[in-house]
Amino acid sequence: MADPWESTMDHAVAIARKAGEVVRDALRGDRMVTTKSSAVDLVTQTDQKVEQLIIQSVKEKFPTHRFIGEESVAAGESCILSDSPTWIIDPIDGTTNFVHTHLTVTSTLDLQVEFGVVYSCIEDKMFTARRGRGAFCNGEPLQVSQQKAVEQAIVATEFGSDRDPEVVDKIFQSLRNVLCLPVHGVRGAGSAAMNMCLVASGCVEAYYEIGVHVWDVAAASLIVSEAGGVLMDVEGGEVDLMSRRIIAANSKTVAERLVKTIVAFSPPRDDAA
Ligand code: LIP
Repeated sequence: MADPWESTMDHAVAIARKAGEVVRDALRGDRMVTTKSSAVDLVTQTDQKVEQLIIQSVKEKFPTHRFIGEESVAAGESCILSDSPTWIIDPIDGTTNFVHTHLTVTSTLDLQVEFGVVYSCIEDKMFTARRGRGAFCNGEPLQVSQQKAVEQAIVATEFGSDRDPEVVDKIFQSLRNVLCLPVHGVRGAGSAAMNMCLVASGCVEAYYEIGVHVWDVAAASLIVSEAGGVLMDVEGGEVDLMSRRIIAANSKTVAERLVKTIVAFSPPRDDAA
């Protein structure tokens, strides 16, 4: 049977590569930085330029498709999923890394539930997944780690950009609890999508964060589940991508241990009116 999404996904991979070129070029010059929700929630002209490049290119080919893009939402567009094919875009995931010329920066494109693309442009790693057809990095199949003992796991997480002391205290309580399980180590790539691709690649056993956005995790969620991993809310049960809370793990066993360990809280939802 003809595959209706194959050419769409090929297009997504091609634009992700183009986005990567723009990001790599920008790393050689000045990055004009401004802030969004807090003094440490950074955005650059490159984030905006790459998002426009992706949206224009998709619109030309698929005029009826809709978009949820990080920078368009920051500029006031809605963040609501409908029944129409919707692209969820993070032009630069790891903007703080980008501003500081740190190694990990990705562009993420997700056509809701059909495919996900995460391009780590500095390492030239193209992570892709199609629903029901597996996850890949540069064409090689991905498989999560088989280590189910959390005491022998590496767990990835991030501190996010909320500097409210009460929120920071909860993040540190969770971090303390995770370290004291104990785990072998805690890591953070500075990009939610890349942390999740590390889970999918079997390099770390789990990633959790409260405070992420749908565009940070949508594409990588499919990559994790197609690599055999599990997605869970930080209080257990199904993950809700608009809730800004996520555990991505190699197994239900590891995810459930994290549920018991993380101090849960609920930031305002992405789709809140
Ligand atoms: C960032 C994430 C990072 C997370 C931040 C933020 P951005 O995305 O990738 O891991 O801790 O809360 O969402 O702003 O670079 O696209």
